[in-house]
Amino acid sequence: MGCYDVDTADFNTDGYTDIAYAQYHNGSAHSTSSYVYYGSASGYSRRTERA
Ligand SMILES: [Ca+2]
Repeated sequence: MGCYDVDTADFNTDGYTDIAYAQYHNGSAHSTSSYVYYGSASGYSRRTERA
């Protein structure tokens, strides 16, 4: 348990790379909150995404 998955992509297509942390998933749905850091000219800001 406790898979820790990190993915990077420009999720919101604003031209800055974003980083997604998926704390755990069982192959079909996330069972805990994931975090997405949205990149910008001034750095990254964290948002919590609930599955
Ligand atoms: Ca982005």
